[in-house]
Amino acid sequence: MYPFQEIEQKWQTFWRQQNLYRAPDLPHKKYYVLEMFPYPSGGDLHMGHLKNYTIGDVVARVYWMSGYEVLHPMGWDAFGLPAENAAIKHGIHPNTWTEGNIRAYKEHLHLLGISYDWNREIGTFWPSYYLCTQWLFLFLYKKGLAYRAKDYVNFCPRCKTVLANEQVIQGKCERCDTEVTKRPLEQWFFKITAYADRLLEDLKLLEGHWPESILKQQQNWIGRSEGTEILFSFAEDSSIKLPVFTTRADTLFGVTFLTIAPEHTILDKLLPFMTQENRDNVLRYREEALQRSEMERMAAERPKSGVETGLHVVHPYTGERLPLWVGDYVLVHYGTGIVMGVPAHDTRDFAFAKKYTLPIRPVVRPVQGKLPAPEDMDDAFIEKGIMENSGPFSGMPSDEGIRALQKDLAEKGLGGARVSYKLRDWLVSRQRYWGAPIPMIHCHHCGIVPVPESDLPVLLPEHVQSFLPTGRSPLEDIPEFMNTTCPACGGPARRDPDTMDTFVDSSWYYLRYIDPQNENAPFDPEKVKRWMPVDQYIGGAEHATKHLIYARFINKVLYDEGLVPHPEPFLSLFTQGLVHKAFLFCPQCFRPVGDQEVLTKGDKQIHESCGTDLERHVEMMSKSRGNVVPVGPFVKEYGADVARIAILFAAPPDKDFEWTDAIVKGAVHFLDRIWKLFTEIKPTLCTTVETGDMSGPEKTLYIRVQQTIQKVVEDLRSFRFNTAVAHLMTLLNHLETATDVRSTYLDYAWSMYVRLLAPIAPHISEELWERLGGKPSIFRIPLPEYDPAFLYEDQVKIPVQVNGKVRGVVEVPRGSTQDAVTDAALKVANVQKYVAGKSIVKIIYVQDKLLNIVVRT
Ligand code: ANZ
Ligand code: ZN
Repeated sequence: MYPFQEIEQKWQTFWRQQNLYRAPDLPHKKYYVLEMFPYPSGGDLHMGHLKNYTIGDVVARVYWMSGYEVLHPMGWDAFGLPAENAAIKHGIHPNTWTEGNIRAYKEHLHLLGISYDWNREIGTFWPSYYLCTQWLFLFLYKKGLAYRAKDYVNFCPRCKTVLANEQVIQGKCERCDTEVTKRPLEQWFFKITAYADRLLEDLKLLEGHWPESILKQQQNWIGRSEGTEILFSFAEDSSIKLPVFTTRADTLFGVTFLTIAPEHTILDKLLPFMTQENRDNVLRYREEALQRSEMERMAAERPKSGVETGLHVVHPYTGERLPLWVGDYVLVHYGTGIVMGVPAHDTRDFAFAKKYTLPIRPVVRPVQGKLPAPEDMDDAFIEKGIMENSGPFSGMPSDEGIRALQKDLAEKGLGGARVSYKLRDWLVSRQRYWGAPIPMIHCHHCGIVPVPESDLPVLLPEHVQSFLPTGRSPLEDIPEFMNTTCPACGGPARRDPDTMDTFVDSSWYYLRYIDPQNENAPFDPEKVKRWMPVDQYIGGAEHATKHLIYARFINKVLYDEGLVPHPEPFLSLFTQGLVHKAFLFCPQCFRPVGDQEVLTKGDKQIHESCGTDLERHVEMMSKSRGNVVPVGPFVKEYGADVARIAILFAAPPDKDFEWTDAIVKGAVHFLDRIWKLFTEIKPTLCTTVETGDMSGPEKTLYIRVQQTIQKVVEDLRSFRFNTAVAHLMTLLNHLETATDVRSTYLDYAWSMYVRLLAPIAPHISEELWERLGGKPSIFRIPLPEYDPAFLYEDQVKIPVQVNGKVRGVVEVPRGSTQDAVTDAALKVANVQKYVAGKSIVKIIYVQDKLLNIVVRT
């Protein structure tokens, strides 16, 4: 049995003492590998988490063993609601709770022997860190990229806080699942929309290096749409203009009404023109709409609702008066928040027109066909085609008509071509305690004044009366915090009581790792230029749109200032699959059931308390399902290397897999076999063997080793860790049966084997390396290179003739095809010489014996 306890401990201590994974400040040949930093929440660190760290660790070790200086850091994304909720629940300060969790996490990560440079640890809740987050806020403010605005914002009635769009999942609060509503509030925003085009454009730089699905999600999130803006004037007061955004300007002559979003500010200007009754209806409708989530408002299956304003707009070409409606299917933030209703050509408008008996006016016909008659239509004709009844534009194909209209509208000052994005500005203020205070001061005289950089950090006060969310920040109740003096006029002023969204903390953390102890600035740009961009980022696909867009945005802002060297922060992204585990579920009680509640009857498992047959479910490991395999106890029982091999061998790392006992047994068995064979043979270090006159089993072994080197190294460099393990298992089988082999060949084979195994199972490999007689650490020894002359089992030498004269010899695997041999032959310089400039008329091939190329000038 492999004595993992002492060995793992021995090497973990050694690595720590040697500071083995310390990254230099100014590297020459750098590789930056980063796993998304964890939230130190109370739960156990389990195999699902470990998968992420193991993948990163393999990559880091592979690059250490390829001659790179590797930066592989770890830290804590620790501000935010979970700490605060735990504080409320357990009556413990978020800081205490967080510190405790970090200690537990760190202890486990140490037990796992992951190759982190702990000198670079960071915590987003450390004053030294959030000082820099505040600096970043001020920086954006100075660039005009942070602004304050009153807006309808997403509000969770349960958490009593404002949420970013990204925290609203299908209309519900991502934390507590409550329906999100809208509220008007003064808030801080980051102007990410100013970067919409570049965030989209630069996705090209990531193609092939990021998962396609993530690129697609970002593209949709940014949601670029090319269309036309068209101004309609308000009939009762032509100084008021109502702009619409449409992708189908070719349908302009088919407009029969306009619809405006209920919370649109233009609507406030129109209210005085309405009758009392209409005004009351509109205001009531607005109230109702604000209670609904955007998702619900947009849902295709939902009947479109609206109210009449009794007001009209004027068609820019025909001068016709068109009724103005208010409808909640129009989103206030998209386009202009006003849409032109074209029932004949838009499904949604068609349903709306049918419901409220509005006219339907077809103006686009199919290329081969007639304009439909409105009374015959049972749905809109949404295809593009040829414009009809469209004044001077009649007869034009849709796309041509759109271009002509855009030009004409622009000339008349009535609109023109316009690009619209779905992306919104990033709302960053939160009315909660556990976050970085917003470094702004409100002064009666001077308005909003930034805190001078020299006064940073604005410290988060330790004690607040209550963490309970109320819709206003708990900091507002602390006079010692709130009351301050204005940096501009010296008069009494008040601090901004809000804290920053935690996604601000994580939008720049990859830069702080590069210079974590810098007391004068967030980082030294010189060091950042040497280390950035991150070469390999590893994390969960659930971060496709939030964190990964924010980080790209912040990196671009810093790039424009010359503070980072590359427009993208993460060159390559790998998203790991989930670890699932089976658990028993009671369909009667509708909850997962723990082992101690289960009664076994024959082959059936029954819920003891209710007598129901239990179902076997396989789902992602999570505390709530009770199906986690915690790292701590597992590593004590089996060791870190077993955990790693189990994770790596079970499936390709980007795929989900089910954690089972069989996987663990397989991993244990594999390491035991290695240990047993190695300690029997007691090989010693040997890096080359004489290959000249090899034959028989020695040659076979040598070739197997070359093949394994080639495959394993390639697999290790391309995230095929499961097949890398499989190849090592195959070679082990061979080693177990290789008997008629001189010891130098075994020494050689083991010397290669241990180096290939090292990134996968670092502890046992370091031990075997020492036992071979190598000088630790093995992670300063390069991965082996294969000998290309011995990649194939059985090679034959084939003479190559050109027009019957021997001009060279190729060595190829026995049984090679004519094409393969010809390819190899044409690479031989002397053969090339006789073929060059001539045309090949014929090739004669006698398998494994001879190749004759017949050429003619
Ligand atoms: C008139 C029209 C006629 C439209 C027609 C479509 C077909 P994408 O591709 O997503 O950009 N629209 C514009 N702003 C909107 C808003 N704030 N809320 C809801 N819908 C809005 O879609 C643009 C189209 O979505 C626009 O083109 C507009 O409807 C609608 F035969 O205008 B269209
Ligand atoms: Zn002032």
